[in-house]
Amino acid sequence: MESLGQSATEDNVKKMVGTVDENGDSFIDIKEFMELNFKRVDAVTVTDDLRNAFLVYDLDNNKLISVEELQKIQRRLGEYCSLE
Ligand SMILES: [Ca+2]
Ligand SMILES: [Ca+2]
Repeated sequence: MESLGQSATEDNVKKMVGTVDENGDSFIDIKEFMELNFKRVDAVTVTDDLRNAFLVYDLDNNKLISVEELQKIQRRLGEYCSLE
């Protein structure tokens, strides 16, 4: 589980959550998630794709994405794409 890049990733993820976490609960809900992905798109235009993407991140299905969940996904994505 431990790796050299882990703390850097954690910092980035926390920063990312802090940026989009409008209500300050340290979780990303679907509305905040949409703003993260589609800053210029209205909430009305949320697509099934985006809902599905949210479900991928929300590992315990509590309708909130935690820093930990985001980290796990980022790490998983990192296996396919070394950039970002
Ligand atoms: Ca929030
Ligand atoms: Ca969750």
